[in-house]
Amino acid sequence: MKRISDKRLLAQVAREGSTLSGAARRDFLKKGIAVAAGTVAAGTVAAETEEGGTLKVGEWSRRLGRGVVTVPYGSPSRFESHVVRRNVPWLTADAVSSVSFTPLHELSGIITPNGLVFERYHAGVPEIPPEEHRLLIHGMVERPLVLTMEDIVKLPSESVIRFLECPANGGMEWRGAQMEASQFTHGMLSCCEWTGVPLAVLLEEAGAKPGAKWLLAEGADGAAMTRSIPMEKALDDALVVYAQNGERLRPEQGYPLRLLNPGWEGNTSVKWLRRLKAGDSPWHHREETSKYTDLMEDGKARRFTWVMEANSVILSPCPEKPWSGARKGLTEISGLAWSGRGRITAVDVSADGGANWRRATLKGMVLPKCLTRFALPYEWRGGNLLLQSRATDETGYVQPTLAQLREVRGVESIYHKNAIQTWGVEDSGAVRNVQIS
Ligand SMILES: Nc1nc2c(c(=O)[nH]1)N[C@H]1C(S)=C(S)[C@@H](COP(=O)(O)O)O[C@H]1N2
Ligand SMILES: [Mo]
Repeated sequence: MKRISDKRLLAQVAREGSTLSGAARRDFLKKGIAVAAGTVAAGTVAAETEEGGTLKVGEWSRRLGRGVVTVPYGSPSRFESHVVRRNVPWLTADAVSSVSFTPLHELSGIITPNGLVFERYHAGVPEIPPEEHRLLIHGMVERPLVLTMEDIVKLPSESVIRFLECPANGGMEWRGAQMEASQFTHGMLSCCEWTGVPLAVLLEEAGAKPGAKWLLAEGADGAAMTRSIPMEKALDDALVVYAQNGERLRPEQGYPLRLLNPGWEGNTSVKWLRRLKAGDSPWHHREETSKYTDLMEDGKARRFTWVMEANSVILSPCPEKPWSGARKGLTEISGLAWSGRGRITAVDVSADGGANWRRATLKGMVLPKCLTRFALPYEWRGGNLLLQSRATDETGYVQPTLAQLREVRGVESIYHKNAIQTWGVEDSGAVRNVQIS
């Protein structure tokens, strides 16, 4: 194989982005292939390959495997049992009013598998027979409606891939780096393909009156969670959804019906949706005055801060996915970026705490209000790094540094911490959650 110099390779990578030539890809693999050819695990049979290498033939290749429908609804390989939602026990008093986190660092692409979508409940998961579920649309409407699931499913549907993020994501990090895991610093975040009916269609059926400026959305859980939604959002891109990544909603995500407000605070996407009431002003329910407001330094609070601003995080490497020594040489940095205002247009990566930046490649689909995968080939020579990613969205908004965010918002808030994350990569490849000013 023709060797090409690292300098040429990096230049080529910069030119071609993720579409590496065969020679460049082989350089990524050089070390791996050399090791694999020399190692054959005990108890396995070595088979000669045409190229003269050896291939491990396990005992699984010498008997029959299990047949169809042994598992009527499939689940991941048992070797992937570490890929699970996790919670932070000290964060909440009990499990029914709590949150679990998506293991973002274990995922590829942009879709969150249904079983790994983070959960946020105020009163646990209700078990609702779909045939008994009803959606009431009333208040300032010409024709109040009581809809069954059948009624809703027969309407023309739409499918969109959108992220959903709790505004408390990263909320433990305002005063200092605290959680040694990307799952806990960024995992109140998911991205699914959602299918349902535009709320605008339902409001047209009901005939919203001209003075109707707000909607009260209410869930059928024990908390009867309610949120006030402005009519502009309802008529813009809000959906009443019943399916998630191809199947009906998971109970955790609001089965059989939930509201989805793309790009907005997760709490506005009311699950187990049973009621929509049109009115001329927002409802002053308990949560709106005490929770989901951003406390500022001067004691005032921001409220109705609905949009989730541009954010990003590097997930390879991260504290749970350190780099091993074998990674030295050319490797790939990758992560996720998202913005509640629209498409991600650029992600820059720094290895020196923000002094120098290089533009990453956006991979696969780049959709509005959707997780976007970015990656950058990187020559890792060891030493200490301060790895950062910085997202820009189509409105021109650039993800702020922590110092910039603290300057405007102080440190009293729990919500909307979308500052640039810094991972300290040590010479050993270990990754620490660090904050730099
Ligand atoms: N009815 C109801 N809807 C709800 C909640 C709830 O407790 N009850 N939690 C909200 C919050 S705070 C968030 S962040 C999202 C989380 O959605 P998920 O559990 O599908 O990830 O649901 C929202 N919708
Ligand atoms: Mo939330």
